[in-house]
Amino acid sequence: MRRLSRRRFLGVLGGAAAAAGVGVPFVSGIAGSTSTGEQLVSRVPLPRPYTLPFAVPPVLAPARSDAAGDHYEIVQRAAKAELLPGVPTEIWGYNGIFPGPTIVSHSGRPTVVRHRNELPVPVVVHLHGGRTPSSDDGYPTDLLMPAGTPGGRQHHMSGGHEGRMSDPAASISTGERDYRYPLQQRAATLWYHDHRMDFTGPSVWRGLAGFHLVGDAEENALPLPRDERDLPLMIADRAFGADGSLLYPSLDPTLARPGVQAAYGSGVLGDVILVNGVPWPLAEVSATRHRLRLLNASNARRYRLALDPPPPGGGGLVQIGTDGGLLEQPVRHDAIDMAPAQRYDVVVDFGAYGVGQEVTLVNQFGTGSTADVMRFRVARSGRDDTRIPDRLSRVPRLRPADALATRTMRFQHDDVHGMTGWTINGRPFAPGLVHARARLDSVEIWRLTSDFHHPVHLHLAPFQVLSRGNSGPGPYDLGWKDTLDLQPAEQATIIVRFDGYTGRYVFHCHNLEHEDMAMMGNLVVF
Ligand SMILES: [Cu+2]
Repeated sequence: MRRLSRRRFLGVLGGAAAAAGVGVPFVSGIAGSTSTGEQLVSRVPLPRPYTLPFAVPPVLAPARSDAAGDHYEIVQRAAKAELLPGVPTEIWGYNGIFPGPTIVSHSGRPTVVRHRNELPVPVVVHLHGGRTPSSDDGYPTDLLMPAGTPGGRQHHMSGGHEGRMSDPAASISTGERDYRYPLQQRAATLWYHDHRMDFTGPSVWRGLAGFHLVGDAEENALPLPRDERDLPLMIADRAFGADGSLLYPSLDPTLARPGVQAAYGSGVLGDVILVNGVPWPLAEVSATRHRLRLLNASNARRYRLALDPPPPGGGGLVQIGTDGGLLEQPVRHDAIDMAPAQRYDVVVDFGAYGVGQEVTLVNQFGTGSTADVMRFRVARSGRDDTRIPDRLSRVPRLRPADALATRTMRFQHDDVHGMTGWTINGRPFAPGLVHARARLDSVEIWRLTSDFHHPVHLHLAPFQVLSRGNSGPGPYDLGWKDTLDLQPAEQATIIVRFDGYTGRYVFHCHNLEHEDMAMMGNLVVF
């Protein structure tokens, strides 16, 4: 385990700095204090913003449905995609597309997804926001080896990794495997993405991400916008090389060995904002209410999203939901801050604008090309029988008095054994190293502290935010969360009930470069 940590930390800082044990976190001057990371610069002519048509990822049809649930099949493979007009870009995609196909499930109806791996590297699939048994949660060493891998486990577990990944508890499959999701959970906007230990950043960057929407009877009974007026928006930054390839500063472009170039050890940012895989798209909408399911699928970038111009009276982003589904009541925002992996469901009433008017979704944390996100053109009038009820759902509060344990988790850049890297409580991730053991059904309070921006994500169990610093929850902390936007030098307190399943899970920073560089811990529910 020592060697594991050491090697990974070398990946954070690279060569001389690491050898000298000197580590300076890089916080981008370009992005100011709004994101922790360093921005890549594209080397290919980029399209003018708001010239390419908006698109929604296709909804995947089940291969079959029976009493046991709905069965889906996905092949993970490399493909050429036209992300930039006329320029092919090699991506890694679920069914060869980015974003991957959207899976639509109903609460409580089991969903089984058979993944086949035709990529040259092992993969792991995690359903982010899923209440999933440990065996199917996508533990970072539960690898699905490429189809046709000779010798399966031995080949890849030892090859090129010097035994660093050896995890006796890992469950290794070759070629294909089923992920079983009971989905005993309320309606919410989930997403699925790669989660391989050390390689989540480059794998997601190459395209391994898709939506998984869960609906339920409660939400269906509400008069909210639906169907073609319910739009998932996967927002992700990328950068492109001169040949149209996706730029990513891996130390080893074949992704056999982990790590990014030293300058990017604090996070990789791109200068192109993609929405559902399209750079700065233009959507034509009717002058009616639309539900926008906002997902920040970026590796490290934070956004402050706002409508320009705002509607008369302001408050144009009406938040109805978040990571873990509906809020109790709608909340009007002029802007919404989003850390990586977070979801915010909002309703925008384009009826507040005139036909012919254009409304731009801007990123107030961005500068230059990253200040633009997408544009809506109100193209026609429309009949609108939707509304936003004052009461959306019930969110029973977890009570601090019920907490069985209180833990502190420090997310920070750290020195360990003369090396520097990203750690939780000074300890880098290792499969056998347990940060927390929680009794099934118990309530716990976690105090989270940070040095830089760290979006903290817990698997299995959603949480509620009790406080930030000396104040109550922030304006974006309402409802059931699974990812907290922890700010530099901040302490936040969350409360969580570990129910559903026993087994080993992870919690981690969702800045994917921090995660890959060991800012992850084991959470064992027993
Ligand atoms: Cu982090």
